[in-house]
Amino acid sequence: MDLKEIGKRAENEIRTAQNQNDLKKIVQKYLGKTGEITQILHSLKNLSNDEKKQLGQDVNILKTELMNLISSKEIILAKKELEEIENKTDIDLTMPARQASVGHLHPITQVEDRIIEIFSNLGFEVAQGPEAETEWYNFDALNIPKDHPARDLWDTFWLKTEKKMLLRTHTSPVQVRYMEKHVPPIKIIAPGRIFRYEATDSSHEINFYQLEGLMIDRDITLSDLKGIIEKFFQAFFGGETEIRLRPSFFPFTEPSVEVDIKCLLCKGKGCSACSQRGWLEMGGAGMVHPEVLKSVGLNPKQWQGFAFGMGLDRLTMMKYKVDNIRLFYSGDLRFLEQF
Ligand code: FA5
Repeated sequence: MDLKEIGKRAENEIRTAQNQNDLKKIVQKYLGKTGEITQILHSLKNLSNDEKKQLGQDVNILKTELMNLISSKEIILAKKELEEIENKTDIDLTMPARQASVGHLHPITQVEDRIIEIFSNLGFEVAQGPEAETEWYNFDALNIPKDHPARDLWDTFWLKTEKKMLLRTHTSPVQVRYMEKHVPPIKIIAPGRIFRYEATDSSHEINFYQLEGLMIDRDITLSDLKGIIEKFFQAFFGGETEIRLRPSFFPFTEPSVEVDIKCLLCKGKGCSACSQRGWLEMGGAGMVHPEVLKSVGLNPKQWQGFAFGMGLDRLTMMKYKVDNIRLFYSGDLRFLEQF
């Protein structure tokens, strides 16, 4: 079969094609599965090596030429079709299209990403745990037995499952899950969504985000906790940010503290954002309780560490001076588009 003759014929047909359908048929006829050119390629196997090489090259050159011709013809035909439609209707096809609206990351996600970046620079890895959690990980393994009053503080939504399960009330279960599977030294943060059964107001939601931190090694003390937290807040809010630790109670840390930052709005003088206190509570923290270490098989005489849990929503509120947590979940674009 004469390749040149096929080429000429195909070229001619492409040039005289009247519409896209004609073009499709030409592609099928020459380049489709059983097309003339494809068949030539199949027949190469019966030729000598030299013939195969030469003919193979010629076929490929012809294929490329035809494909280029087809593309140019497609553009010419499309223009022609548009002109025809334009002549037939009174729609202005040159009018610019309506702008597609492009979304962006939610402010809490933006803050989460920034926090991960800061802690990564301090050598922390990111760990995750499930939002639907077992009673064991959310409470018992964290030294909160069944009748402990602390369970009331963390009331939640129970799931109708065979094994007693709930929507986790904090990110602290990730501490236990991680320590079960990894040997110290451990340095992790665990950001995530959590749930609580409680009344909402401008700083409380039933669904919000926390950031857990955990560091376990042989000689960790409360001053390591203070140093890391201070470094974090200064990177997040700016170099001047002051923090303070206040004594507190959590069943899974001993001693326990609340972490406050000096109010960024009034610089400690007292204003409505900090309820005139000059300081704002950002999260809980402390040295991991020996019972928690024991529950994951670690010897508290050999290993110590600190843990902290901060509210991501509250951090975002402070960063962007938002005075109502519920705005984050309202889906109101007038609010979200400001970030
Ligand atoms: C806890 O959840 C502990 N798991 C924190 C912790 C971790 C202590 C590790 C010690 C060691 P708490 O319930 O106080 O603690 O919540 C921690 C932070 O979450 C609060 O300081 C606050 O910033 C945020 N938070 C608590 N409740 C809400 C709520 N309803 N809405 C928004 N943020 C909340």
